[in-house]
Amino acid sequence: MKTKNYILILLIAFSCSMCNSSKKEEKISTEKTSETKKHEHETLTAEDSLKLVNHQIEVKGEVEFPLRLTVDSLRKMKVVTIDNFKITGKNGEVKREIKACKGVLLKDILEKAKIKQQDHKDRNFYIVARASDNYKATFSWAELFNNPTGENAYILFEENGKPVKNGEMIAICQNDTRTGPRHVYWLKSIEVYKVE
Ligand SMILES: Nc1nc2c(c(=O)[nH]1)N[C@H]1C(S)=C(S)[C@@H](COP(=O)(O)O)O[C@H]1N2
Ligand SMILES: [Mo]
Repeated sequence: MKTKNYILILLIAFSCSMCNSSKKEEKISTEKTSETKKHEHETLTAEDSLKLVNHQIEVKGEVEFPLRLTVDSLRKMKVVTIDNFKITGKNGEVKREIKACKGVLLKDILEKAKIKQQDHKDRNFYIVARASDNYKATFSWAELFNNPTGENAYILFEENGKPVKNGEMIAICQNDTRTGPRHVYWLKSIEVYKVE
């Protein structure tokens, strides 16, 4: 009789644990679908999209000289023209191609703000380009200051002779395999953080 009870309890416990694991799987699969949904771009009204536009970007964090930059202040820096810039999505598809855009190297902006470095071994910083919808892209000190990416990461303000769309300034990284992810429109700030 005792062993029978024991087996019964074991069976109940087993079926309960099966229940739980299938629930867990269910949860993961719903999370996945909501993630895919979130990735799709909702269509914003003209009014809502205007709210996301910034007239200046803030350069802040671990810098000696925090800056507020406008398109005008970028124009006074060393302006570079980038031809045939392709924005590619997560599957490599070309979302948009810009014939000619104008911008400034992100590196030049950071050199102006001057990252607070103690000595030559103090190189563990990361730089976040953040938009007003809180979309963001991250760069590392090494890729900007000790790698060809430094000559390929820009803050754009003009495309085909006109102001850029979706905000006034856009961060891009021309040598990324897929350029979509680090193409940050509605740019709001460039933030420098130190790895502690
Ligand atoms: N501010 C902001 N920038 C963003 C995004 C975003 O949601 N917000 N989406 C990114 C993604 S996932 C891609 S592929 C490219 C191109 O997106 P688009 O199709 O919205 O032009 O922009 C990137 N920049
Ligand atoms: Mo994307």
